[in-house]
Amino acid sequence: MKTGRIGIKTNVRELACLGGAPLFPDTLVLSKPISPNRREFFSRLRGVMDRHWYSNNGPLVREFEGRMAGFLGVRNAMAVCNATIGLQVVGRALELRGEVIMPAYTYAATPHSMAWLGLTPVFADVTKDTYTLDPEAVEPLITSRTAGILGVHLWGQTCDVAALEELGRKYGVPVFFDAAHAMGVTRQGRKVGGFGAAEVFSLHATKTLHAGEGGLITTNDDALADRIRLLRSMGTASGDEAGVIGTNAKMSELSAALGLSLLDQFGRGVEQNRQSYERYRRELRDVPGVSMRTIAASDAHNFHYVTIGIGRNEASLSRDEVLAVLRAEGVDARRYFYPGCHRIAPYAQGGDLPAVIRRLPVTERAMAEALTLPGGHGVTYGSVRGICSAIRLSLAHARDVRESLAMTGAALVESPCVVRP
Ligand code: T4K
Repeated sequence: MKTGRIGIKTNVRELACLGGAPLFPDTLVLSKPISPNRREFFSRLRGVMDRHWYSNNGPLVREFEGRMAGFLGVRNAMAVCNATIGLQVVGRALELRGEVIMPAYTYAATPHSMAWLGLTPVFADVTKDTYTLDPEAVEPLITSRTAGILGVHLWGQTCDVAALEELGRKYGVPVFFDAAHAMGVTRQGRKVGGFGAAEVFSLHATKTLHAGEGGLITTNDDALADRIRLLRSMGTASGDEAGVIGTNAKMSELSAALGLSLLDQFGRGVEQNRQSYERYRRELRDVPGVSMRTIAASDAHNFHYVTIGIGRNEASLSRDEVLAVLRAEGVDARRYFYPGCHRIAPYAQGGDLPAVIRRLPVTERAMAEALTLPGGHGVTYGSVRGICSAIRLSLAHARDVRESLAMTGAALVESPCVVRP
């Protein structure tokens, strides 16, 4: 891990929200995209230009899919343009109609992808240990309208796959997974990619393995894989007339060049993530009211997202106040995925929101406490120490901090501090 020249704050007056100089005058982004080895990447790009073949199941996409299937230990890996569209393609391939049970503690892409298909998201609570779909909360929501169960391996923490698959078998509904955060993660020794009917990874620029924009659908079901390949490519098998209503979810050769180059260095990226994750854990271990999940040593993880909890009843400042402190320091921390999908307009309107809120106590608590900090290779040893010193100091001097945030706090929380290039 690189060492940075970021200061540590030791006196409350040094906090930027109290007039001190910010730790990151140029802003520390949440997930700085990892760049490929230029020689390898440019050589692949030259190949694309020499072949004059940029899309439509080109050789780099095929190579990427073959290598990903091997890496994940699955029979079929299908590259797509992003995970949101990937989830839609899977929903279509499974011929879902009706309701899909899923967590509300997830990125809007999860429910949006299903709602875009005319399906109705039904939100179930998550477990407090893992923040993933709680099978006991799912079962009472299963009715004759239920078309599928969509688990999310949130922050790379795997769902209780066996219990969800058992529910799927018991009620005859397909179970599939949003694995956007779970590249390279294992559950009890088995890699994510082969669980449920299908799994969908995101290869967005902010992920450790990325293709700029991209996604990957995996399944061990060959017949389902054939349908997915057909649907992602306009419903045409051979360039002739479209046999079914498909879409264009294809990955380009340029994205595959990036994906292949970054796959070569994935292990190194994960090691950098792990180092910053562990550094955060050590720095925040004894801070009252702050919690951070311990990742089971028995499983592989990508350590990509660093999400902490600022205890509603245990910490001297609220999560939003800590966020405002960090934003003033130039840290683009996020309250992912506030306020919860059940509370965003498309899903809050028209239903019985108070009843939904009552059945999601763990999700509601997470929405008040979760704070995602910058992680991954873009975060130096020094920046982790600087961020943690600001968190520690602000919680230790809550009264001064609260007073200073009275005028500016809300504005700091409402707007991310990244200036787009
Ligand atoms: N399911 C789940 C559970 C997901 O979390 C996601 C996506 C999906 C499904 C759908 O996957 P995709 O269809 O996207 O493949 C970002 C990502 O765009 C999104 O992929 C990701 N989850 C989500 C958690 O994060 P935003 O709107 O928060 O990104 P943005 O633009 O605010 O950037 C985040 C931080 O990264 C900022 O500090 C700026 C920095 N950044 C970003 C980009 C794109 C850079 O420094 N460079 C960059 O190129 O959604």
